[in-house]
Parts: sequence; C-alpha cells; structure tokens
Amino acid sequence: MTNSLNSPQLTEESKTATTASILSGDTTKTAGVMKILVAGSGAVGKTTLLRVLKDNKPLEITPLSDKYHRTPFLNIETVSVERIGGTGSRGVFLMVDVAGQLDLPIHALRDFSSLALGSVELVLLMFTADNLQSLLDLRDWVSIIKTQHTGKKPLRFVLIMNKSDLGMNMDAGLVRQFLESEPLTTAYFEISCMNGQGIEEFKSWLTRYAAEQ
Ligand SMILES: Nc1nc2c(ncn2[C@@H]2O[C@H](COP(=O)(O)OP(=O)(O)OP(=O)(O)O)[C@@H](O)[C@H]2O)c(=O)[nH]1
Ligand SMILES: [Mg+2]
Repeated sequence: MTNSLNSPQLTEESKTATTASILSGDTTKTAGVMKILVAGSGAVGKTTLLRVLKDNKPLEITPLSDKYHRTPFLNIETVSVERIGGTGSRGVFLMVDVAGQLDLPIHALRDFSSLALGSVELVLLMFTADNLQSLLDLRDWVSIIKTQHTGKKPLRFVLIMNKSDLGMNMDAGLVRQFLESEPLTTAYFEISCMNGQGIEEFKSWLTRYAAEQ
C-alpha cells in the first residue's frame, strides 16, 4: 500500500466495490458512508485492521508482508464491511488511517485536521495486548482529537485491544479505568488481526451502529 502526502489513497478496487453494488441494484441493506478515524500508536495494527476488514481474512491467511511498514502520513480507504452469515446487512466506511507517531514534524491530525477529522463520527482507539504504553498513549490521542475535531455530529470512541493472540500483558483494571474515564467511548473489543479473534463481533457491531445513525 502506498502513502503520499498529497494524495490520500482511494483505491480503484474500493471505489468500484461501492459503485458496483449501487449499479447492480444490490438489495442488501447498505447504510450511508460513515467516516472513521483509526487512531493509536505506531505498530498497534491500524493499517493491518483496514487490510483485514477489506480482505475479510485474518493476517495468518493473507499476510501483508514480512516487514512492518510505518504509515508515513495518512491513508484513506473505502471499506465495505459485511457480516458473514448474518442478516446481509452491510456498512460502507471511509476509513482514515494515520501515522502512529504523534510527534512527527507534520502530522495529519494537527496539520491537515479537516482532511483527517472532518466529518468523522467514530474513532477507533487502538492499543495492543502486549504493550501497556500503547494504552497510556491513547490519552494524548483523545486530547488532540478532541481539540482538532470541529464536526457538527458528536464524536464517539471505540476502544480496541489488538494482538490478543500475544496474550494480555497488563492489568485489565487499567482498561476498565480508561473506559470509565472517557464517557464518549461506546464500545470495547478485544481482537486479533493475526488469527481473526473478535473481528466478526466487531464487524457486526460496526454495521449495526452505522445502520442506527
Ligand atoms: N501478533 C500480531 N501481530 C499483528 C497483529 N496485527 C498487526 N500485527 C503486526 O503488527 C505490525 C504493525 O502493524 P501495522 O498495521 O503496520 O501498524 P500501524 O498501527 O499501522 O503502525 P503505524 O503505521 O506505524 O502507525 C505488523 O508487523 C503487523 O503484521 C495481531 O493481531 N497480532
Ligand atoms: Mg500504519
């Protein structure tokens, strides 16, 4: 996946997926497009989550690549999320995936906030099971997001613990504390982009949430 400062990636594949379903008169329920920001420190799996949702397969089946490639700035993709074996309901989401390093000289959230945050309704706050610091870092993310967000619709947060396959290496009380201290948080999921644990549950919630908005 390429990233560039000037051209957020709306891939041809994703554009056609949405257009094709409209043109084909597809009758499955499709909610309006909701813009979602995927936030969290470097290497928590933000880019991977987008890939896993798009491919509908966990990493262990379709590995991204052997090496971890930091997202240098921002990556925007249209992702169609459909529940497997569900009611056929589906949501189309514009997902904004930003660099995990908030202290970069130029960061999308600070310096291109209308591109990254404009019309965002939902923020996925990601941390990993094996890294307490990535949970603590979310305070900074929440603070900068609240400062920069100027949309008319209220923001909602979803807390996501990724890499559950690595085992939880922190006190669960700290997660509870975060949830209790941030009233805009509407849901919490423990997932593994590696083995797919929790992904279907998250997808079901997401499509339901979008349909209700
Ligand atoms: N074990 C395990 N590894 C994962 C999981 N999800 C992602 N990874 C790995 O974690 C590394 C970082 O993933 P990315 O998706 O690039 O992380 P990111 O949050 O986009 O990172 P930045 O772009 O730097 O902000 C990659 O090597 C992934 O293969 C998971 O659920 N379990
Ligand atoms: Mg990334």
